[in-house]
Amino acid sequence: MIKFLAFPKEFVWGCASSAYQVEGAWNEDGKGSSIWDTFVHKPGHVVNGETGDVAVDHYHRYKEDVALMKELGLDAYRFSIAWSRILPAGTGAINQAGLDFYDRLVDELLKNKIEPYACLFHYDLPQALQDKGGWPNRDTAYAFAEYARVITERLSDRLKVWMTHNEPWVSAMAGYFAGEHAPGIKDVPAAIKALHHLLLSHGLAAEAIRASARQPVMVGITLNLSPVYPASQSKKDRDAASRVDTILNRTTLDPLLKGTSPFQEFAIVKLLSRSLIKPGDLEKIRTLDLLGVNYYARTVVKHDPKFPVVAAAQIHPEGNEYSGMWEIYPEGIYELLTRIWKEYFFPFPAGEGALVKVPEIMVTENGVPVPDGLDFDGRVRDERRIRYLRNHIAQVHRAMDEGVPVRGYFHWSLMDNFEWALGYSQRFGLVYVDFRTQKRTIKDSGQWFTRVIQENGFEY
Ligand code: IFM
Repeated sequence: MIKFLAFPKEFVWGCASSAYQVEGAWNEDGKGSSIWDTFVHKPGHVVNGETGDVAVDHYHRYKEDVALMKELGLDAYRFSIAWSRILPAGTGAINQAGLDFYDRLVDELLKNKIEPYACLFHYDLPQALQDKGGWPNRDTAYAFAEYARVITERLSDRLKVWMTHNEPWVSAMAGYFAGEHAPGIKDVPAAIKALHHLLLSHGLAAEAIRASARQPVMVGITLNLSPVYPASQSKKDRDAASRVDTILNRTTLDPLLKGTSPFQEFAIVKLLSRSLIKPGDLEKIRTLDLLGVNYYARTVVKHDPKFPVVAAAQIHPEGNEYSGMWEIYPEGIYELLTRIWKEYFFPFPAGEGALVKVPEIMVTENGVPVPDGLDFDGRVRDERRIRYLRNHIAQVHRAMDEGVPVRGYFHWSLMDNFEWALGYSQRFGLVYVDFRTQKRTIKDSGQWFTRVIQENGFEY
């Protein structure tokens, strides 16, 4: 039976992006180098040797891009700030021209009645700080708080929503464990230290933002989360799924929402975490007004002793739909949101260990890469993305129907852009970008999203 899925009046519809993926202008107006600038300029790191040097030139075309957001009817735009534009050496001297850019962007958004959601860190650590050890070095967390203060002093008269980090787990694991992201390091203890310091830096920055903000603000964080399923109902597979869930989801959710660290559950990490997690760290980390959930796919695993610590391997179930990067599994977003609500939020308000304040929940990224192209008439008929969005947003609605108070949904991404180690091979945008000419074209999915925003829902 078809019915209209209506969303609450105040529901926020937006799109997200990140500095390195869209801005370009990698060495303009006093910007310092980031670890991504270094990484992409070394051969072998990115498909076809592509870089974000120019990306989609948003640094120069931000007005045109805000006009597109307006045409799409967005309520909000989540962007990230490049730390090395503001503090080229990571700490110390401030680059006014860098601050000016975000100042102009925020003004342009507000002029067009689009609420800016700023994220302070989306993978692009200043190279100068990596040279001093990067995220595995505890000092980086304090440097981050200083950067947060500088940017808050400049923008908080207009900017109300502040996300400290985008996907700290990915920053730590892809950057310091798998080495697939900058800085390209493969070192387990370094990755674990990096993750703890990223989380600590969230707490320190939250304190700095609240202390220097010129109006009441919301401070949040955005996490990459994925519900983990066992390949079979055997005890071994179920245990494997539980271990992977701990590593993938609980290493960020538990410290942020419960003030505990699941690191202790792994013998090998236990020792390290004792010296790593200093008294008071967990209390500092557990502070949140807004939890951003990024969902793309579920994770299915089976027991596999070949892999140390986790003793599990990912499998890709037959018979489901896949994109160029992941399995497509819409129910996963429902299961994730309801799980977070029941396990982390719901038991707390009354019980012991209650959160001081229950944070709000938003979907801060969801989307699918599609090999889109312009048709003969200049249109991009991306039905596959529309299907993906319909099915996923319907599952968000289902979670809300069951009581999970989701406040908004941000599509990843506004425009096609630089997909990290995959270069420009994966198109995630509602807006098609011709990477040669930089011409933008709203895709059919963008038109569909606009109708959803206008009607605040859709028939399903
Ligand atoms: O492009 C990325 C983004 O930078 C972080 N979240 C996942 C997206 C798609 O891979």
